[in-house]
Parts: sequence; C-alpha cells; structure tokens
Amino acid sequence: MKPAVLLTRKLPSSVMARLETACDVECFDGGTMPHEELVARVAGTRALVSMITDTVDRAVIEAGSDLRVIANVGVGYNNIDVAAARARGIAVTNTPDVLTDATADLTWALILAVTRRVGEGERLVRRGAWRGWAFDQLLGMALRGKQLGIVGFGRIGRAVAHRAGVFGMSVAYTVRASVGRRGGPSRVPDSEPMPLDRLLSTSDIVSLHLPLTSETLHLIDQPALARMKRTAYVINTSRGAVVDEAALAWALTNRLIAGAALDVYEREPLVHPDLMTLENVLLVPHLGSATTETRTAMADLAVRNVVAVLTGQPPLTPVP
Ligand code: 8YV
Repeated sequence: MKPAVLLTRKLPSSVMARLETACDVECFDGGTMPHEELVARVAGTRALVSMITDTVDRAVIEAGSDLRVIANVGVGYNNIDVAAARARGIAVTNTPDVLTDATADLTWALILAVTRRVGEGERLVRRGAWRGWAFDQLLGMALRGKQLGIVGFGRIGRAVAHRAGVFGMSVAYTVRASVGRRGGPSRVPDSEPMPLDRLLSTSDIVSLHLPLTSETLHLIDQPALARMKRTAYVINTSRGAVVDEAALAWALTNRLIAGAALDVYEREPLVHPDLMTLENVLLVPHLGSATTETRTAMADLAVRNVVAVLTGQPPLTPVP
C-alpha cells in the first residue's frame, strides 16, 4: 500500500503525477483549507504538503500522529510549529533557493514602481483624470547615487543587492553573526555592513528580507520609521508582521517617509484600512514567488522532500 499524503492545495499536474507514482494523494481543492478540516484530514497521513495559508500548529501535528514529514511550499515557515513537529520526530522542509531570483526581481519591480509613482500614474489614467503631459507631473526619485539598505542579508537579500549596481546604487546591509562568518555578503560590490539604526537613518530605500520570528516581529515600528529619512521608502517582500502596519500608515500619513511598497501584510488578505486610502503606498497581493516557473520548482522541491523522507532518505531541504 502506498503511503497517504495530504496536499492542502493542488500542485502543477507534472508535479502531482510524480507524487502519485509514489504515494496515495489526497488533495483539498477549494482555496484555503479550513483549519478544522486540516486537523480532521491529516489523521492517518504520512506526509503533509502545506502552504503559507495553512496554520500547522500543535493541533494539526497531534492529529497527524503518523506524519513523517511536513513539506512547506515556500521558503518561510512561520506558519508551522517546528518545535512541536521536531518533538514528534517529524521532518519539516521548505523550498529555499528556487524562489530567490523571483522574489529579488519582484522587490526591484516594487522599488522601481514606488519610486517612479507607477501605481499613482496608473490610477490617474484609469479614472480618466489625466489631462496630458506636464513638466512637474508625478515626479519620483532617481535611484543612481542613492543607498539601498537591506535588512536581512540572506539569499534573497543578497540577490536584491546584486541587482543594485545596474541602477547605480550602493548597498548597506544588516547581517546576523552566523551569516557573516560564512563570508557571503562581502562578495556584493559596493556594499557595507551597518547596524540597523545607521542603516535606517542613512538609506534612501530600506528593503526587508527577514524571516518572521519573535525577534523580527514589528522590527519596523514607529521609532524605526521616525529614524528614516523623510525622502526614503520602505519595501517589504518578507513577512507582513516584520512591519507594524499601523505605524507605517502613521508615518506615511504624516510624511515621515516618502513612500512604501508592500507585497506582504500582517493579516493577509486583510490590509490596514489606512493604507488602502494612501497614494504613497503601493500594495500588491503576495506575489514574491509568483511565476509559473518558480511555483513549479517550489512544488517540485516540496514533493521531492516528501518522497525522500518516505523512502528513508534524508530530507533535501530541512528547515534550519
Ligand atoms: C510563497 C513565500 O508563495 O516562500 C515564501 O516564504 O512567502 C511565498 O513565496 C508562499 O510561501 C506559498 O506558501
């Protein structure tokens, strides 16, 4: 008998086919799986393929007493109680690397769009309010010669930094001691490590690339925003709760900073109501890894993790 695997969402058909050769696949097919249904359906399964939208908490883990592996489709895994899984000997895996370029590219799409006021311009045209070219219309900020501050210099932060030279920007970055010891960051040209406070007060763009943990929750709060230049922008493609959304709305309303671009939110799909009314914030719906190629690679890696664990091999990409 093949081992049972529960998927909380359908994956691309090529990836499903690979999984179906090795496993008995059960798949929820109605958007986000309600938590109580996840708890009920995980019982008796050997593997769970989950997404950011699934809260894999103690209740799920206890109900899944036969689970050998939880394979999250995503590099972030703050939706999973990793300690509870580990305590029961369940492997937890994520999908690093395969989404690095897609997320770095989207970060640059947001940087360019918000500094050049693309969202505002698009809204102006669509509501029929554009009266023609004007010399001083929707002037933005040039990037050349400016400083990009990267908070969190892991894979994605470094990939964002590597693209900065093309736009003539220098890079400042914060770094955890463990990353610094591996020596990766110094390979980015024209870049300088900085304490967070100095990075915030000197950067023209502050881009966030941190996992959500108890230490990074609301890292960008009122005092952090007040430290930034009045001409600076915040970009967030990491996790919504790294930014205190109410504080961000306050800073944008009071013009303490020039603007912000967000891909992620504290309570997705909800967005702080004040942000919805502001012109100087660009809002997109969690698109960081949203290319066909990247989502297929993420699904494929998650499935390869499942097959590895269920065939007695070590997981390919266990969470750290
Ligand atoms: C994914 C993400 O789309 O990888 C991550 O951590 O936030 C996104 O790229 C999401 O996790 C899907 O579960």
